[in-house]
Amino acid sequence: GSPSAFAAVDLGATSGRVILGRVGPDSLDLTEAHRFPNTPVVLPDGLHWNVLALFQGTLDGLREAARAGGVISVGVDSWAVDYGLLDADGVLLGPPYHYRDDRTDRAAERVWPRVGPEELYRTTGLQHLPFNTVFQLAAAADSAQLQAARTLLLIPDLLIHLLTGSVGAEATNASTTGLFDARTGTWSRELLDRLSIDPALLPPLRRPGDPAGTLLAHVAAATGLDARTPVVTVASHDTASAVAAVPATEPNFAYISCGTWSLAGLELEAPVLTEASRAANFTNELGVDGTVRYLRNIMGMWLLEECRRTWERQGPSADLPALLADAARAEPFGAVIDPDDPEFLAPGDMPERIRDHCRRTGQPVPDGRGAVVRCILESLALAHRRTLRRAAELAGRDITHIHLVGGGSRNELLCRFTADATGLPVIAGPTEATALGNILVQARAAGLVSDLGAMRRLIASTQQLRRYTPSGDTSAWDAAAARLAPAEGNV
Ligand code: LFR
Repeated sequence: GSPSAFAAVDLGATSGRVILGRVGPDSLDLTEAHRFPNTPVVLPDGLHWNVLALFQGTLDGLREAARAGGVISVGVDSWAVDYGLLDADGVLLGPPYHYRDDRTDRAAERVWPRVGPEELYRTTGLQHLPFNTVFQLAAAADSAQLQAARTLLLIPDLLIHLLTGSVGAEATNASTTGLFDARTGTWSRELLDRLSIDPALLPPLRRPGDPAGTLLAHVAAATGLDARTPVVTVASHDTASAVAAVPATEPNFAYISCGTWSLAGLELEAPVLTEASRAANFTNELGVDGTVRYLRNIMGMWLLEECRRTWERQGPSADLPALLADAARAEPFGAVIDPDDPEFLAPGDMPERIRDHCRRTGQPVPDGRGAVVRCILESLALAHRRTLRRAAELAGRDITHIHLVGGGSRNELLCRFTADATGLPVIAGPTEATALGNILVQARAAGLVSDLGAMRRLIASTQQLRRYTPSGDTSAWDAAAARLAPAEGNV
């Protein structure tokens, strides 16, 4: 018969999209049904996601998907850690906070006296990021909103709730909260008790492949989809979906899921919960089929995206291909930065923060946009290199090649720099890894694909990939790496 269609709702930090995937025995075609901006909003109490606009964009996208026809099911993924709260009537208590809001600046100090960072890591295996859900809840502990809340829904689970009325917590995303036990794969009752978080706030867990309800009548009417259309639980943390879609056909691969964030690491069978791993701030987040995503967050294309937003505010629009061409012509290794410096986390004037960082570290200040972009891309390549080398060490694994997936895989300069800096071949693509992971978990639930290996082989044989062979001489990169805090073992 004709290939079956699955609708992936994929919400990213800068845009949301609904992508239709048609899956056959040897075919896999994607079409973008709808793309809509995701524009955070500042309210008096801080920075928020406009979740109602995201829901509306989702409905618009599903309507386009319905028009194309043959939709078997729907899956939803998004970024991690953020949540919406429902009151006792099941009504949404205001717009979710954005993880880049500064309310969490000092929130860890409220958690650590009760559960110290070492113990937190031994249980959750989660990297320390100031915005992990556990710290957001600590920041909100005295708020009237949290006191009125009866149910916490992570963003994809919230969207599913608005589509179906069902309530659940998808496990790969739950693993990013800081309230989830990496060893047992369940909510940590002990942590909840010690942090005085009502366990009833957290819904029962769902795993990728589980059913998540059917469309509410008014959603069916608004989209033209059949009201019996199932919503299927996918790996709802976008990074988990992207890693599921890494087109690996050989062992010993590393991956970099490169979008607003660069998530660089390895796929493991078991978490690494050692003190050395905590000190290096590696995370053990859950992947599909009980795999562990052993990785680190690197600030990623956010640096470039935020520069472009600043430049757009300042004048004529900063077209990406032109910026990248300028960067390619710019002087190599003028200045290198640590992209993970917390000063880069918040929205705001990014070029100025980068110049400031260079001034403070006694380096030449990048002169012009091309130089700033070159500095960002070289610095990201160096961060990719030290992260993957450290991951291999800590997990006791060899890496023979790197799969770079996501929007960043279209950035030839970044792919080439990453290959040259690491001395490893980079296989770039697919760009829409997250949507592909979302779609293939649905296809598997429908019985069309057998397992993770088969999903990856199907992607490898159907999607456009590009191979970057390293130059073979890493000496310039070694020298640049040594300039970055050599004392911290940054090479
Ligand atoms: C990537 C991502 C990362 C997570 C960050 C914040 O989109 O999901 O994995 O650390 O966003 O939620």
